[in-house]
Amino acid sequence: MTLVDTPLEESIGRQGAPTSDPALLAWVAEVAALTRPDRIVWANGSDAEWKALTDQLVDAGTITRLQAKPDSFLALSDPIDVARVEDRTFICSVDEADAGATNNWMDPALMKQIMTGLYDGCMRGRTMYVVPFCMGPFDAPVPKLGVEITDSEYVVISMKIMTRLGHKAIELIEAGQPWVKALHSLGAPLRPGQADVAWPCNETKYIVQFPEERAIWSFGSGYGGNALLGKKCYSLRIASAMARDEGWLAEHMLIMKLTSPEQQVHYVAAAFPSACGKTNLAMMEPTIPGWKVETLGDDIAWMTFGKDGRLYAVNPEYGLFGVAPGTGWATNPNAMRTIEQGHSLFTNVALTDDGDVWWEGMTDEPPAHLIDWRGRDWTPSGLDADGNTLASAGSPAAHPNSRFCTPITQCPILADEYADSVGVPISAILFGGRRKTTVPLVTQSRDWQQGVFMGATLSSETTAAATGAVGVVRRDPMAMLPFIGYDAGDYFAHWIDVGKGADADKLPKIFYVNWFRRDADGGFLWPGFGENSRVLKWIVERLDGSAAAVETPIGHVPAPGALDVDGLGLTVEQIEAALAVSPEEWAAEIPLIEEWFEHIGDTVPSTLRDELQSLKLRLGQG
Ligand code: SAT
Ligand code: MN
Repeated sequence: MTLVDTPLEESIGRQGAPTSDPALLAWVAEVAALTRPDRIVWANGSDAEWKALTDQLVDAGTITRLQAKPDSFLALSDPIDVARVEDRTFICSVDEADAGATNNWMDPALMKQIMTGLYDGCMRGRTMYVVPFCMGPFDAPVPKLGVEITDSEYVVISMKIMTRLGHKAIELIEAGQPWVKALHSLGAPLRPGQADVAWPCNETKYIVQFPEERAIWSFGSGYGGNALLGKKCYSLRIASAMARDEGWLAEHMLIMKLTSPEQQVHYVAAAFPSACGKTNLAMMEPTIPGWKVETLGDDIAWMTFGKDGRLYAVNPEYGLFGVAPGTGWATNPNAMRTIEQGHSLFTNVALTDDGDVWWEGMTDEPPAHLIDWRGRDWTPSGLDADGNTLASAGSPAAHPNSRFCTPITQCPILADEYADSVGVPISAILFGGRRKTTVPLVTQSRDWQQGVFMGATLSSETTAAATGAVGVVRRDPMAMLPFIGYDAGDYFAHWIDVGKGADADKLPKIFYVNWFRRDADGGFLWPGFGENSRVLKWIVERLDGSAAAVETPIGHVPAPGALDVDGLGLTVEQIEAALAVSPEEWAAEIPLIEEWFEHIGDTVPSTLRDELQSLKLRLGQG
């Protein structure tokens, strides 16, 4: 093969490209010619590669080896690179209308021109890694392959945890399977002799999807969904466009297996915005006797109709990229057990004096001294030993969007079906968000259509998972607002179509949940976490028709006494308040929903406008 110039050719000669696939080689050569790395390395996901890369990153100061956990590391990012950058994320469809009102858009040719300028020489002084991977099982009928080119070692080791990374992906590409080109650069070239920084990145950031080409271009960030391109960019933005074209669903959902005391098995998928407890729910320990939860996924579900007419879900990921703060032995012991086993990468959490990690919510009391996520001394009082105020005083020790990245196979309650390429048949879909008011603990939709309306109008208070203000209520349809790879109204229409083509009895039943409702004093009305098993029990009993419900204007909520609150210690009034459907609160919600549909525009399907109209009628608004 020929590559651009001598140093690169020498390096290729030494490394050797492990393929002769012309399209793959041509793309690698083209990117190398543009970005000018010092060398090219083909990643294979081996243990030896992991060891070499982690050693290299420790030497570079990007990660610290944890003394207290086997084969585990802590990375501290640049404070300008801590979360997904939604305002820098673009859907560059050929037609502007196809990106819709909820996405940033730029003409693909113009975007490529701008980014080609940014990519020009952007890998100088660095190594370019070619990372072949598969989202979901290799033995899927059509394996979802990708190749990420990146100049970040941190991205390579994270992709090893989060995806099925390895030569098998190249073999499938060579066999003619389609694959996604995912190009990533930190945008931090090094001049000869220039010392590197611990977390290279660029102030200018672009996270760009070209849906028609099924291609991803990312520049300037090394963090999470901005840089691990198999995750949100591929498995949601690009995959949602594939799913629309091919009649399936790519969703921001956990997948769990629920077994009742009678050994009835149900699989549930649930969509919540980032940092609203998907990982906690996926790994929950039920508080009610005899119920068992097993995990299949905590973030993304791909759902396709099976031969039997049911909707089957697969988790495309191979690891967990969970929000650290709030994860502890009390709230999510199974996540703690997963990371205890090591082989994990932590980012922007705090470091303890004995070489372990800590974050807010891991334990009740913080350790007496920590190094915070900015590398500074941190104490609970904010004072040092001499009583002087520390620079870190008053700030959390871990960044609110700090993460643990860990192999899902280490999860002690991973369901065996996880590896099944057919997936699991979904009985119920939950939509949920963080709302202090208005939205009851649980509501069942009358039918698929009303369920799609619930999803399409889902709202939540914003979290630290994206840059920007936290705690502001925004519509987050199906928890997919930052991830829908095309027009949101068309996406709703696709959901409606999926239901239309199916046998209604076989479709999952749809529920809307809100664990976060508050009382007048600001306290949570519902204890959440393992107690959410009580809501899951009601949902399962609704599926078999045994639980009672009352009809309200927004759907069916548990009838008095239908929710198992045995031993919970809540008063009847508290439970009523958690389940209440307040006509005043919903009257205030209607204009917000109207505004939302207005904002999306003409593509909102008439079915959903009809749903809104009937809701208004039921609320007594004509
Ligand atoms: O940073 S990620 O997009 O991968 C995680 C999330 O926000 O859900
Ligand atoms: Mn997510």
